[in-house]
Amino acid sequence: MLKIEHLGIAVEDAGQASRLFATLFDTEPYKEEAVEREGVTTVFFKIGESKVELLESTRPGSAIGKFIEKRGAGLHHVAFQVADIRAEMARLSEAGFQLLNPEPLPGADGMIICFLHPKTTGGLLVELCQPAQ
Ligand code: CMX
Repeated sequence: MLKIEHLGIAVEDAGQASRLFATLFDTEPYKEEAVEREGVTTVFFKIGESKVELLESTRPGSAIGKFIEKRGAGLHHVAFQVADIRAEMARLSEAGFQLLNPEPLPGADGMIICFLHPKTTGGLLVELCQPAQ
């Protein structure tokens, strides 16, 4: 694992949250992107070397929609950049962590990604990511 690549924050309204976080960080977001497969729209901020991703649900029953319904807005996942996502997925699966997707999937902001089930990671939704080639 190389570094924390971004923090994912579930929000009810991306426009409203964007303005709040823009004031908090004193910087404007650099990207907005929809991820149709996940039923989310995302907004990205860069703070130094770190990134924050805001996630708003765009359809009922999406992972973010269910999360907000159950727990309310707030920290949703922590994404770690890895050097070789397939090797890390194999290592972590072998070590007993549950992969939520058996193959890397295209994620937002030019990454390929894999999530680990929070039930197997002490309650934290972990994302592995690697820049897509
Ligand atoms: N962090 C910690 N725990 C979480 C969680 C999260 N983000 N989301 C769900 N959980 C917990 C729930 O609280 C619940 O716990 P209890 O059984 O103790 O109540 C348990 O996991 C099961 O939750 P659920 O509401 O029944 O939801 P599902 O099982 O349907 O799905 C999960 C949970 C994590 C498997 C699903 O959200 C998932 O596949 N996530 C990965 C994909 C994703 O999050 N996509 C959105 C981001 C996309 C992007 O970044 O582009």
